[in-house]
Amino acid sequence: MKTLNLCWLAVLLIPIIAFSQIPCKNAGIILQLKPGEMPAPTIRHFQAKWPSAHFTLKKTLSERFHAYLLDYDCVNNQAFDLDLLRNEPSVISASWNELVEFRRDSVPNDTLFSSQWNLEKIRLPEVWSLVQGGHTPSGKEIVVAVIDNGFDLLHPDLQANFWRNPNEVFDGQDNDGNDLPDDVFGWNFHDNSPLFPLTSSHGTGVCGVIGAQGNNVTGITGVNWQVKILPMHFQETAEIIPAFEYVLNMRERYNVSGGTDGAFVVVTNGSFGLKEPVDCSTQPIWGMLYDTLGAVGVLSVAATRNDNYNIDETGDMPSSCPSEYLITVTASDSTDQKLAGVAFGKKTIDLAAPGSAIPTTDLNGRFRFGFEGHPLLARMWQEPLH
Ligand SMILES: [Ca+2]
Ligand SMILES: [Ca+2]
Ligand SMILES: [Ca+2]
Repeated sequence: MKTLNLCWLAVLLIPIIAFSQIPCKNAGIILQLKPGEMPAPTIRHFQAKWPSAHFTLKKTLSERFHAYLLDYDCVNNQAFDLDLLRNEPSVISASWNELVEFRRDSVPNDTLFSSQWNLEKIRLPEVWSLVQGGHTPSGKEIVVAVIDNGFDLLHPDLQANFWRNPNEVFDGQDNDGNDLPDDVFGWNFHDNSPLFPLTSSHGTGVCGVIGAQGNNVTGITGVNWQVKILPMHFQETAEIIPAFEYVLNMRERYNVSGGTDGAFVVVTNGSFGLKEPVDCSTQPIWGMLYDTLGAVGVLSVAATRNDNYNIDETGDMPSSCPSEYLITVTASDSTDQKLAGVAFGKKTIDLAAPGSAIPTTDLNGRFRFGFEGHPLLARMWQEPLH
């Protein structure tokens, strides 16, 4: 378990999992080059060395981290060995870019607070008697970055709690100079767009647990009655890199501007993982980013897998990652027992949180009763985490 001194911190724990392994691996290859190495000559070198693979640069994921997404002819190169790229002197790491699959169990249902057993279970009413979220004692607006898929920005019980970029407006221009025009609410990293498609209800459900507006005579309440949620829409592992860099940049801007720019992001929530039980080293940039974020003051919370595995032995991405800034979560029921179908691990898993029949928000302004099988918890800590 990690020991971190963090006050007035909204921490969200919303595991889930499920990435799809792509037999063709046709979502490309995530490549991290050594500083000073340029992608164009490197790829030309690859093209000359492995002409049948037809390597091309699909997009730059992060110049800061020298991370690039490569396309290639996967149909005719199903057995391409990534170690060939890893052994190149210009390369730090190479990993597959995999499509993400979010688990969901959507049963639309109007709910009342009395149905939110999970919040009573973690004794949130006692916390709310002291604080309901929103701001730190010194007045900083707390922001939670949610990397997920399918955000209903107009949901009546969420709308007031979505973050707004203080220096960006919808005018087609990049007003705040971060190379992303109109990132007013956050960013859609899958389509490289400021618009958020409702391709899933998953992100909307996650946001409801974290921060559905409380005490507004509507629907449910989140763990935080008030909080600012920064949505980041994604689908593939490669998109995690620019998404986390976005959080990093926003927090750095906040830190250096004294709060007039960027966002006071204190935590990221990631309710996803890889389908296969693999070690953190298989996605090295993703794994490294937890420490990078932690260094500027951002914790991350991640779900462990929905299988009754001992992660200490099997591994899991990302819940086996060793970062001190990553809190890993499994799921418990209303009697505080671990759910049968979720993972555990004395070394790797930090805690369990309610993860069965969780009421939350749904698409089109609705509510549902039934996020199943994954820990769902958002909690405010006012004392050191142990
Ligand atoms: Ca911008
Ligand atoms: Ca703009
Ligand atoms: Ca509400």
